[in-house]
Amino acid sequence: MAYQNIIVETRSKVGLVTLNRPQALNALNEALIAELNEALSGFESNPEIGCTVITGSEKAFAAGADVKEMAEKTYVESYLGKFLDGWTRIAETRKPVIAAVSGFCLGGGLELAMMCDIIIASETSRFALPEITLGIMPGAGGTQRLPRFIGKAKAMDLILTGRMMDASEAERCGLVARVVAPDKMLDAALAAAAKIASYSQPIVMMAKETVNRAQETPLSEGARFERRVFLSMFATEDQKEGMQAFIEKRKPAFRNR
Ligand code: DAK
Repeated sequence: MAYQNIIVETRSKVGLVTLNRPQALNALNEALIAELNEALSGFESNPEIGCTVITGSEKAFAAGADVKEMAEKTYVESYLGKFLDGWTRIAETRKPVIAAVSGFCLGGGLELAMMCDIIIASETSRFALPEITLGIMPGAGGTQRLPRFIGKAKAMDLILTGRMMDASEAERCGLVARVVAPDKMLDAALAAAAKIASYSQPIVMMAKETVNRAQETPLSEGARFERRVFLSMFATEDQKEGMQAFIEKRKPAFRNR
């Protein structure tokens, strides 16, 4: 596929997608989302790739869904036409995805980042769900994911006022995993992705699946799920290799088996 709205690269075992609609601060239109889904599916089915990084520009990760594309939609047209249908694909990826955020990360842009597994942010990043200012509310998981990330009080504050939060507030409240100097941000995200990709792929994927369970199940169910997945790891060659390498004081050579 020839991409018009994103740039797709690989860096060794890491897939890198750069959102690339600078004229619209990377506003997420249908074409961009379709291309992003295509790129993620490609990385997902490529056994060489262990982790993906999604980034934007210095000025904007993404300033939201494309308001100009949405403005004239009617309810029935939207409903019948599967309006904004492709948005959940990213949350379904099984390999880890890191959002490397600089500048504006707003509305659907923040919802996209929250569908990723780790958000690494530049000191310049600004986060908001400003949909309320447009006469709508978040519609790609924002009302559900934000309170789970940062608690109800702050999520209500952000969703009902539409205000922006800076990087240090976002780190304090647990929305982002790390805040990094602007010129180091992408390198930090790529280094984290390379580290993840150096481990056993099935084990990494099981760990991701298990952590995600914590968002959706009571503690007792989650712990039971964890126990089952943990025990299943002893059926992998990579568990044997990882532990044997530790005992022999050498680097493990994981074979994704
Ligand atoms: N959509 C379309 N164009 C956008 C845009 C957006 N979200 N954000 C910026 N742009 C365009 C601007 O219109 C402008 O284009 P021209 O006028 O030059 O043609 C260009 O990008 C540069 O923007 P500004 O001139 O405004 O730049 P400033 O630095 O002055 O301001 C800003 C930056 C980020 C503060 C401002 O652009 C802004 O407020 N942007 C809108 C932010 C926003 O409201 N975002 C939320 C959009 S609603 C769903 C999935 C997703 C969604 C809902 C449902 N389902 C799956 C059901 C998501 C909804 C949203 O995200």
